[in-house]
Amino acid sequence: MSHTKKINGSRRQFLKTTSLGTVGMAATGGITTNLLASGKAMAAESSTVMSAAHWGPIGIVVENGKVVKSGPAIEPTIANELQTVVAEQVHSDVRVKYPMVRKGYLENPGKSDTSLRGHDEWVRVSWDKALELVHNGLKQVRDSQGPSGVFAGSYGWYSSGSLHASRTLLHRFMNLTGGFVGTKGDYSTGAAQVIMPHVMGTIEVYEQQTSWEMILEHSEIVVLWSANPMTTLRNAWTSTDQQGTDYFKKLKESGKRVICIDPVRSETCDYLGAEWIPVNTATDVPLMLGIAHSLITAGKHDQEFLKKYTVGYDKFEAYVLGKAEDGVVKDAAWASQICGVPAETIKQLALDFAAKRTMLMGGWGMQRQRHGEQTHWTLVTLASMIGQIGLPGGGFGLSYHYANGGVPTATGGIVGAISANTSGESGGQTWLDETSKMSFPLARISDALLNPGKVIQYNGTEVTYPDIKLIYWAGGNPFTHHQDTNTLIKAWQKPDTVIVNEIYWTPTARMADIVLPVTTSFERNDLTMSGDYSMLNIFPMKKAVEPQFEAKSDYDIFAALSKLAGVEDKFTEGKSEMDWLKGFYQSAYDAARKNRVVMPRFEQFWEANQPITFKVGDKAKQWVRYAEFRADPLLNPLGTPSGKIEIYSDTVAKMGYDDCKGHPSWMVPEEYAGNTTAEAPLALVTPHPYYRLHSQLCFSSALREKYTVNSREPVLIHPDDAQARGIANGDIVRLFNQRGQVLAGAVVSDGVIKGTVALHEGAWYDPAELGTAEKPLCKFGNPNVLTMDIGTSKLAQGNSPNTAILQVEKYSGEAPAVSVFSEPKYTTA
Ligand SMILES: Nc1nc2c(c(=O)[nH]1)N[C@H]1C(S)=C(S)[C@@H](COP(=O)(O)OP(=O)(O)OC[C@H]3O[C@@H](n4cnc5c(=O)[nH]c(N)nc54)[C@H](O)[C@@H]3O)O[C@H]1N2
Ligand SMILES: Nc1nc2c(c(=O)[nH]1)N[C@H]1C(S)=C(S)[C@@H](COP(=O)(O)OP(=O)(O)OC[C@H]3O[C@@H](n4cnc5c(=O)[nH]c(N)nc54)[C@H](O)[C@@H]3O)O[C@H]1N2
Ligand SMILES: [Mo]
Repeated sequence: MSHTKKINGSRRQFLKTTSLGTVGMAATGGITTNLLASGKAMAAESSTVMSAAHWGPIGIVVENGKVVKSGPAIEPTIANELQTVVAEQVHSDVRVKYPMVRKGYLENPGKSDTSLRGHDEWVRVSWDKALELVHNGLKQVRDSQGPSGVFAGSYGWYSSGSLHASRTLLHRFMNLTGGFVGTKGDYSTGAAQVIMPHVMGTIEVYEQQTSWEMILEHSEIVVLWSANPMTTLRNAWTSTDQQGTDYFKKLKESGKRVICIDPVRSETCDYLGAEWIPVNTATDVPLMLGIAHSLITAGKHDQEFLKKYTVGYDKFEAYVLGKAEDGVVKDAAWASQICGVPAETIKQLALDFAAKRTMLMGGWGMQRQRHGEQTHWTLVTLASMIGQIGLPGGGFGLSYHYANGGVPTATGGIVGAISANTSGESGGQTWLDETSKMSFPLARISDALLNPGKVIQYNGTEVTYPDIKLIYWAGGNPFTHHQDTNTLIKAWQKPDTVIVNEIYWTPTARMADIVLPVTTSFERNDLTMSGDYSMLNIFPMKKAVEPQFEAKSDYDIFAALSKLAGVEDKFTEGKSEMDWLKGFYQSAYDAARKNRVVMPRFEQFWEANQPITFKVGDKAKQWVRYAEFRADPLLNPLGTPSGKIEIYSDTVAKMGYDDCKGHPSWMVPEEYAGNTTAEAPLALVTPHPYYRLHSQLCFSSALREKYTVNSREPVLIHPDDAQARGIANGDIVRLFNQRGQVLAGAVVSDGVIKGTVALHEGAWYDPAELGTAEKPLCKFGNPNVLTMDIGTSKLAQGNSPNTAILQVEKYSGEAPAVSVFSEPKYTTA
């Protein structure tokens, strides 16, 4: 129940400890692969099957058609409890078991009272009926309005796998049947991925980083700036290769100086025994400006680097020194007042960074807020002033905390993946798939639903919102992930039809008209790479059990809908599940061959029930990001207009935005620790959770037992703030502001900066009295009931959840029971 999760040592590899026994590693050409294990039944009705999830490779023990146990299929250095709950994932009572339709919708399809969403009755229908309703709903909108009425952006995660990628399958179906409205950007790096191309010529956030081997050899100081890798590296977009946490363990063992700059003393900070510099949420820009000022006044900024590799530093320097329009000197004392870090510490950080080989590892929480574009832009500027970009172990890196950035890239092949377009297979990149020509910045969804036809600014262009009549979501959970839930509820009532494919009765499934039950990844065959940058393994994802109840895979659902639309052949290309997988595997096989790496044939791989692990060459281990640029900036220019690092961007300046100017700057956010009110005296920060992937696995009671307080999502509150409110550890508290209210369980801790509370994202929305209360109380603790639905700026229009203030009080009275983790009642048609 405590926020300080004990990060345990390793655990034994599950496949080895269960039925498969220890098997030898057979070397095959350039790879080592474990070919000897058969995966056949150990006893008559018991077998161990290999699969994988975002949280890594998993061995699953199946007895009599039921999952009884699961654990790591490859021994991780640090135990990952997310791997142990497959039985609950498959057999949970909160699964959507049958196709379900909201009563009012069934009575009046497409013309129902949409304000009943979320609190109407549910009616179980046949698959035929449900598919017919979906088909007709879509047809109606397309006939009357065309593709602009169909929103299938469907942002969000789903399960690992190259074939059963729900969102890509949805887009494939939509592309075949008349098009749809999609989305631009994502919630992860909404601001950074739009500003970075202007500054560095590339998005940075989803790119390989300087090799960890170089960090271990050359870095003297590692700064985790708004990064909590021991939590966030438990997951990856494909599947984690589990090497990132291993490297952080090596970093710990190296005894190097590690600094965590964060409002929260994170799991990583505790694990590494790092120096914690508590900072107010959303004040990193002043902190960085204070460091920049200290560098300049100490004469420690690398003028040669700035001259040779950057443009526009002079304008930034004038701004820092108070010689620009605002006339404010951004010295350490000024910065300290805002960010809460002592001026002496700020000055010392400047001296230390300049004197030692320093790697600034930037996480993303600090750009998920108003003016989030500025944080990484200022970070890059600071790294430029330090002058170590392109040197081994120095500079900055924006993906060490995510999907195992910095784990050197292996030599082998990459498996293919299903594509949103029927013209072919994609190169395994389901995340960045081009989806739709008609799209808007995704975090503006409520605004778009509420204001069709409205024109907004986006990265130097104008975007006109479509008139959305139908929403189809397959993968993703907007009623946990999107900001300002109460506004979303209103916006969500605008369309005539909402369809959701889901495994579980998530808050979003509950807000739909039609819910189609989906299999877990353990009820279908698939395969995946591991390590989004390392490409280290290929994991087989073998079906462990048959589909539960009436669940179908998204693939089968969209194939059936394609059939109703007369395009089934195009959707399936006449291939079976295994045909697709063979094809994806063959892509890797062919690519590996070009790399002189021999892989087993597909049948052999599949039968082996084991991962394939590629080898890593010395060149990859020694790779340094921007080394070539540093060696010769004329021969190897960046992709920016100047070919250099743009501390001042003419392109951005010419957009003329008041909230994102030509060089990085501090703009006071509407809500933060320095801007609190009597009604809302505390700031809120919403980090990612240790025991979940967002809202995924929130239903697992085995995991919830480890972190909930009084059955609620835990909220971290500083002892002084708790005491002032008569709040004790373990109390149920109410968090509230003008946007809404939630219950949570108090964890009184000095591991959060005074004046700020931390409530993790992904907690399921569990409203009491939805439909009657104006601002229903969330009984479990979803922070987005309290967050602000506002774009980062006109440039990126990203999400800003870490910009919020609120009040907390001890909850008096009987707290209503949490009810979102059980199946809703239904009748049968
Ligand atoms: N306050 C606050 N809010 C945030 C953030 C924050 O830091 N603070 N972070 C943001 C970020 S970075 C992100 S990425 C988002 C995450 O938001 P989401 O990506 O929406 O979160 P998930 O909980 O991963 O949702 C995935 C859903 O897909 C379902 N699913 C899994 N497998 C399948 C499948 O095979 N088929 C179908 N149809 N469904 C499947 C799961 O059951 C789950 O409900 O949240 C954002 N929201
Ligand atoms: N276990 C687990 N792993 C995950 C996820 C998950 O939900 N659970 N989600 C995955 C996804 S989709 C993503 S995008 C990444 C998210 O990766 P990040 O965006 O980096 O994760 P966050 O937890 O939002 O933020 C990292 C740290 O920044 C701190 N922080 C927040 N605001 C500020 C600020 O203003 N200043 C400073 N200095 N620090 C701040 C938070 O307290 C937290 O400790 O993680 C991925 N990995
Ligand atoms: Mo994310």
